[in-house]
Amino acid sequence: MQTTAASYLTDVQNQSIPFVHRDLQEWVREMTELCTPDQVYWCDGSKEEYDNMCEKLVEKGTFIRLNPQKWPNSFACFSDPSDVARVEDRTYICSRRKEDAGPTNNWVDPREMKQTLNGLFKGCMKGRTMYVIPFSMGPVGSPLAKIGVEISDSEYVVVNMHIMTRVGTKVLDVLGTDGEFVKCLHTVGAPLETGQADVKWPCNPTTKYIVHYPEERSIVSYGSGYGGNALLGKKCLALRIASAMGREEGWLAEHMLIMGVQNPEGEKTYVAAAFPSACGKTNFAMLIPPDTMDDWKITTVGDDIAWIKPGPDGRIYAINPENGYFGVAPGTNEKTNPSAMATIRKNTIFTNVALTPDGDVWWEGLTKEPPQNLTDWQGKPWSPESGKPAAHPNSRFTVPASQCPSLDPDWENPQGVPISAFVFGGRRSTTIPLVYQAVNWNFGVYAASTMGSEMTAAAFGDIGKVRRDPFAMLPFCGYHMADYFNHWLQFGRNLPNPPRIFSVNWFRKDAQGRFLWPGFGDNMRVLKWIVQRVRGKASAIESPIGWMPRYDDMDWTGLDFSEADFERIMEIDCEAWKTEVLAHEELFGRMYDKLPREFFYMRELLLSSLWRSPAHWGLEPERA
Ligand code: TSX
Ligand code: MN
Repeated sequence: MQTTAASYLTDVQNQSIPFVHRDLQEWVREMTELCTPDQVYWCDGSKEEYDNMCEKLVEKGTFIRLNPQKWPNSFACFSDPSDVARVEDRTYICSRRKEDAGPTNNWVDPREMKQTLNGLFKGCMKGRTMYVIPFSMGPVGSPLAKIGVEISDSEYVVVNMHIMTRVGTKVLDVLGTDGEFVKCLHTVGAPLETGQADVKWPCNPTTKYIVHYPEERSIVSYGSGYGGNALLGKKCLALRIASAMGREEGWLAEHMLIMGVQNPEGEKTYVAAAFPSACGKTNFAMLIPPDTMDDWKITTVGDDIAWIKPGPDGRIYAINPENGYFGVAPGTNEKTNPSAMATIRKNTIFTNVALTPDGDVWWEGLTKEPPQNLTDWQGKPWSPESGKPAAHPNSRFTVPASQCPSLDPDWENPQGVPISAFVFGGRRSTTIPLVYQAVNWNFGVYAASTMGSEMTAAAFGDIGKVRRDPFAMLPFCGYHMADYFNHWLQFGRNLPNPPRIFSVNWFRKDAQGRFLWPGFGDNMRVLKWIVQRVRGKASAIESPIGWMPRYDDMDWTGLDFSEADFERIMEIDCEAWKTEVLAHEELFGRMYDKLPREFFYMRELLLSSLWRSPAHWGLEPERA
């Protein structure tokens, strides 16, 4: 391992650590003794460090340098076929009491889990280097940021953490001698015996554990080198651990994008939005308005996670704790997301995409026709006749957020940006209209708690069945989901003027199975109504489920979308809605004992109002 002037390579016997933080030093020493790596390396976060590590990954055969003319300073790599996604059935919330983890999380007694993991971690880094990666989630030194330190034996993790978080000496400076940090311990679980050659993607093909101790605020991950399993700042710290912190400390850690919506007068309204997977969240975060609405502008603060705290002025402020995008590649192209395509033009790591012989990348949906002579994500020659995708459906790009052309000027504001609206969406072919506004905070929390998506992949069970994913947080909440609903209700009670809450659905279909809504850039029309509602500049009609725009309340310039089309996409089918509301029982039944009492009343109220026909829906008093 090469030592540069700016790096702090030390050997296990003779650690020369560049600062004094007793807990951190002691923890690194203990982990060195437990994991027995050949070397310990403290990451400084420099560009040289990133470049050296990428070069090392090229030498090992893990990284393939892409054609520098087409993709400057970019790399591709293929993971082990057993290591391609988050492992939800191996993900644990090890709170002291089982009822604090709740029925939707896996739980094991922390004492038992520690014994198991201790056994697995003994000697787990033999033959490897242990990297100590100090990182900040959020702008370094921001009052909303949190510090983590990840110990990992994976160079892939080091370079991805460089992009996805703020890494290095500047973080240790903020940590000082007694600052708080989240311990994140990670190994690929593949020790090397003396003389044993390494593989391109080390991992443990049979044993994987992603473990969270919410009371201790620590994370342990074994056996996987991929994505959220291994880059512990993202889902593990910024959502599971942070959600538990937020509950204790009175803030929110959410699976939300943050965007700025700027009107022609130059006023900006910030919106945070949650969608389950496969709804095009990153596309929405980087939305480009249609040509006829080019006096409106969307800016991107974040595409995946929002940390939200009440400010001194009674408003709430959000930061994006991340520093990059770890986006799904398939489906990304110049039409669906031109900003993402511009973002990934350089300094990008591609994982599990397909390659061309001349060092280009490809994935399903990038172009209509695949190029000739592709190598698929398993490194094998590929042809369209194989019937298999060339890129893995969960293939990714890792890229610095700073390269995004729609980046908001305040994206690194340490105070955050003020949030005026929450948007919750799902993929629903029936029942849920294009957009509606909850009548108040509590009804918005109810709508978000009952949101769901129809399953599109057979791998996830019955196609077409609604899978409930409250707040898009089901896999990411570090405590009992019903306690989480209560936390949201309490958060609203404490705000003098809480943000407005909206529900959207871009995916409603007609009887022939065709999408009723063009989606993508035209979602700007929905956003315009939303931010004008927030500013008191748009009217609405009161339906049984909430406030809805009428045809003339939305901007249709440049789009051929008739009033009849609008009626179809906005229709409230009261029979379908009764079935929908009754189906909420299926979700609530699992967490009945801790469910907010308000939810039962709201459900009853919704049911009883579904007998009112559209002729009796009301206009707002001040506009009637
Ligand atoms: O990302 C999507 N968004 C949000 C964009 C800002 N997708 C892709 C989802 C898969 C990850 C969408 N797909 C959206 C959408 O708004 N809407 C749809 C459905 C749709 C798909 C194709 C068309 C229209 C709608 N094509 C034509 O009408 C030609
Ligand atoms: Mn996500």
